[in-house]
Amino acid sequence: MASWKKALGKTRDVLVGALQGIVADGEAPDELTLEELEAALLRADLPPRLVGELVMDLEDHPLQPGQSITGVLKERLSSKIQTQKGSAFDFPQSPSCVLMLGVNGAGKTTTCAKLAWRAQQEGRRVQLGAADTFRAAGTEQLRLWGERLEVPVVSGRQGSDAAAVAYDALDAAYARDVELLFIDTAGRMHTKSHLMDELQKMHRSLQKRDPAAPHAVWMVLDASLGQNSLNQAKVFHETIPLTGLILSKLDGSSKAGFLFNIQKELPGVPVLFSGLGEQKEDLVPFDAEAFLDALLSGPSS
Ligand SMILES: Nc1nc2c(ncn2[C@@H]2O[C@H](COP(=O)(O)OP(=O)(O)OP(=O)(O)O)[C@@H](O)[C@H]2O)c(=O)[nH]1
Ligand SMILES: [Mg+2]
Repeated sequence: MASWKKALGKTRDVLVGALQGIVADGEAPDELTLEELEAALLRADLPPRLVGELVMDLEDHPLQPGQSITGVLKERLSSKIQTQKGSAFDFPQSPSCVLMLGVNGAGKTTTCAKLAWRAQQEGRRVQLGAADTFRAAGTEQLRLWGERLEVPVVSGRQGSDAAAVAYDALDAAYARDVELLFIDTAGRMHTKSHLMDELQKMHRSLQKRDPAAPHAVWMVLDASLGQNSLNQAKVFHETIPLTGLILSKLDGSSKAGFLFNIQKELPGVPVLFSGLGEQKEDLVPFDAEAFLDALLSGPSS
């Protein structure tokens, strides 16, 4: 199984060299060192305002013997990330359906499969809905995952109405006494308003089967896009309120620092899971402490 430390190697490599110049000698770090640190933090896509604060703080309060730069950064950064307590799969009603959204190629289909596997491991009855009717390959990809995981998949024909497939999937979940339904949707750019309207249509269609549905709306963000993925999420959130975020491809990202901006940009929307690789077991509940440790510890092991 993928580890946080290995997955965050790229972002850590950006940071670690710059941190080494800052030592605990009670002297203020020189300007050049601070400039290097600032550049590294920005390259790792930490929010510029936060970087400014961190650098100014180090200038004013040099490290004291016994203090380490990584320790100080961990302390400052830990309050910037919100984590959810308990299982993200604990919904009050059954079946509960989770609508999965994201831009093209973000990792939605793979994440649906990984979530189904994880929920199954927790002993829950799961089902998948293939509401990406845009491409035949999209449905086929989820169907194959379903076979591999032995999870039923409800799908429609290519070009059919995604909202109708979503409805059928929820209806089948009732009939099969399923506890959790993950509905995969087609990738869409946040700038295409007719595609964003389709999301609202899907939402209304699910509500016809159950007024409380969808019980969760999770957006998959490609972590390798850094802050850009957050800008996309804000537009999705305006169209259909998000209840959780999943960061995919954290293992390929050198810009994981954008995470420290999530709480500010999308207040109240927690990061639930992270994708640390391509296999079914490579999706883990988001763990802020493990994230910070991996980001600011020694080189990759
Ligand atoms: N390294 C890595 N690769 C991932 C992760 N999640 C998804 N991928 C890969 O990203 C690629 C795209 O994943 P999909 O699940 O097809 O993405 P999608 O959002 O469904 O794509 P569309 O339906 O075309 O919009 C695939 O090659 C996945 O294996 C991850 O956490 N880490
Ligand atoms: Mg897909």
